[in-house]
Amino acid sequence: MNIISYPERSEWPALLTRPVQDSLAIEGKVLPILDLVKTKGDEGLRELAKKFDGVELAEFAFSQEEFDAAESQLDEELKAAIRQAYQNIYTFHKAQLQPAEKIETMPGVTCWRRSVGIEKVGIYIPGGTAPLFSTVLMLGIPAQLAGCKEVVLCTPSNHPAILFAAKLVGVTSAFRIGGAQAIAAMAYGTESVPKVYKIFGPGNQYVTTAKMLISKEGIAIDMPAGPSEVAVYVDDSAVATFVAADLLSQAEHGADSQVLLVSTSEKFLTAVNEELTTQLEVLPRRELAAQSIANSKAILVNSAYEAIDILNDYAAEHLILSVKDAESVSDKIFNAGSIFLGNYTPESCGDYASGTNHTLPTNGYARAYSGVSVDSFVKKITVQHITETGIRNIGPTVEVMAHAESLDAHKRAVTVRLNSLL
Ligand code: HSO
Ligand code: ZN
Repeated sequence: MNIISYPERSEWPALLTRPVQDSLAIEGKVLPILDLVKTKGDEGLRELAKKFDGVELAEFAFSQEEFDAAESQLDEELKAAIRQAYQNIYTFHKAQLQPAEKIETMPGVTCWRRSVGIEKVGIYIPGGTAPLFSTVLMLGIPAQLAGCKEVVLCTPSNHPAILFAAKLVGVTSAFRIGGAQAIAAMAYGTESVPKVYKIFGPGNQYVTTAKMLISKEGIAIDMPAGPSEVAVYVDDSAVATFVAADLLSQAEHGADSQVLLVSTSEKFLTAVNEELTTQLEVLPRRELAAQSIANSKAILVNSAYEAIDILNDYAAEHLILSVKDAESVSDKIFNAGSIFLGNYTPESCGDYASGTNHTLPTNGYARAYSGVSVDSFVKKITVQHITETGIRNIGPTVEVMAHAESLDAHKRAVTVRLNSLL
């Protein structure tokens, strides 16, 4: 890993920039796919399956038999682990449900906010080399808690754990469709695939571009996604073996994964570099991880203040604080997706099973976005009720304001009521 020693503040922006992706070229490829599915529905999906995957697909939906077979194919150890993760994620997310509180703003004027699950949501789980069944839990559990009536899943993967997790979270239908066409199918609806109102889930650049494009057509999406990333801040209380392992757990996601290591200790950065070399050798995905590590940076800073400033500027998706008093350091962080404190809190635990959500803002979006939670699956509908006493109390205020905005019909809606009470 490249160690950058004591960069000037003026050099930080360049150091912290994420690589830009050529989205226009990809848009050109994705638009015709969206169009084909929009205009031809299932037939369009069949044409695309033949063109891209060379398969003749008669049926897109996973059948009940396939769900049952998936369950019997998995070994008990993995099923027990998935159930444990389910419990923890469920428990943490359940606490996010807030009962509607009625607030009387003036005597007789009561307002409240109801949380209502988005009726129909879609979850996309990519195929590829890592079957992300953990993401089925991370998206399906909050959907379940929010009370979404229809939860549609699309995935090109045939890993049995995806169907097992889908059943646990109560997915209502699941389809063997991948790529941009899966996003199109859920956005527009086809003869087989129900149309949804919001689409969640990770994916490659085609999937991400498809999500961005359909979001312009009024379908909501979870958040703009970029390559996954971790920043790690260490002092001499950290353990180089642990830190290197954390960096590699991020790096193995893909060659474009982002890893940033920050410290005031040069000795420690060198120790981590040595550990990286040793640990890389034994990793099955070492080629991907090595590429990502080669593009990553270790930054040596002058002080803890500088470290915190740089971390806030970077706004990492995941931030590991392996430092003394990690919790008080974390209070100074205002830009991050999810924070991991101390030597025994690897990001992996949050990725799978501790309880927090792993769908988090990347690419600096943590400056303004939160990770997925139950809130991502609900809308808040405000309700108000004004009594006769209430309209007497609030009416004159509204009359004055409406008149001053030259909206006299607004004023009259109050006046006619006040007059009726004279
Ligand atoms: N670190 C990924 C999530 C994940 N890791 C799934 C393993 N499986 C993005 O937060
Ligand atoms: Zn991960």
